[in-house]
Order: sequence, then structure tokens, then C-alpha cells
Amino acid sequence: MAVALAGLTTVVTGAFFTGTQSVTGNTFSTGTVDVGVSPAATALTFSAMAPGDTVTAPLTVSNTGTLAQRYAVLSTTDATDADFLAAQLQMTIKSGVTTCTTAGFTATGTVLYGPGVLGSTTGTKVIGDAAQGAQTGDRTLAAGGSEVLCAQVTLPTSTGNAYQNATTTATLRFDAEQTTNNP
Ligand SMILES: [Ca+2]
Repeated sequence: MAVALAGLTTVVTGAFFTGTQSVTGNTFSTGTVDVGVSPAATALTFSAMAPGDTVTAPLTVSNTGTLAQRYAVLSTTDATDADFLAAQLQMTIKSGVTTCTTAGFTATGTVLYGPGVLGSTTGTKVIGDAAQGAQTGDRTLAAGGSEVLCAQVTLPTSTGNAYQNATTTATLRFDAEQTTNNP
């Protein structure tokens, strides 16, 4: 009798109708934060400057990433100068200058920096702050967007003999960060 019941149980298992549907294509990808600056070197140079001399040149800053960004600029000068000439040279940076030349510099645009020191060995924040988040002066660029900065450096007419035959080299560093979820 026990053997017969066990046989019946195995016959009942399996064989219910079922259905399945997959939801495909749930893809995630991350964006990029990239900043490009043109020209990438020797944007501003002047040899054998005399007091009163000025050099003016444009810098194009481009958001080459896929995310909106804000950027900041730090100017660091070489240690051999020990800030001697770097602190004497006066730099001004503007946005929105129609004609970025020495003659056209004052006519249009908005001052973003200066007149102030060219830079320093410890790094001078000339535009915004590379620290995470929005700080005063940070510049924002939409993905694929760009803007032209116009930079001018002057050796003041008040520059004395102590500054003859001096040399300083500044590096402008552009730091970009995402603005999304980063107030
Ligand atoms: Ca910042």
C-alpha cells in the first residue's frame, strides 16, 4: 500500500504554464570633465621688457568634456625668481574683450583678475578656486562650450633699477570640476 502512494506523487509534479519578459538595455555610462586651453604654451611672453611695456594676448578655454564644468586658474612662478620680478609685473585678466590687443584691452570686457601680481612660487589664485565646489570667481562652461580670456601683463613705469636683467616664468594651471551634484 505504501509503495503505491509514492508512485502517484511523482506523476503530479511539473507542467504549469509560465511566462517571462526581460527588460533589456539598462545601460549606464559616466560623463567626462576635461578642460582645454589654447595656446597651451607661451601665451604671454616678452623679452627685454622696459618699464611701461605691456603684452596682451587671448587664451581660449574650452570644455572638452561631456559634463558642465566650472574652472579656476592658478598662477605659479619659478622658484629661481623668488617672486622678485613676478610680484612686480602686474597682470590683468578680462572676459568679453572684443579686441584682445594692448590697444583694445580697456575698451570692452569685464575684469576677472587684477591688476595683480603675475603669480607666486606658492601659487596665486587668479581666477576662482580649484577647491571642490563653487567659490567666488569660478567660471562655468557648458559641455562643449568655450570662452576667450584676455590677459595683459605690464611692467609698471615705477619699476626701479633693481629689476634690470631679471627673468620670471609663470605657469597658468586650469582646474576644472563637474558642476552637477557639486554645489
Ligand atoms: Ca571650485
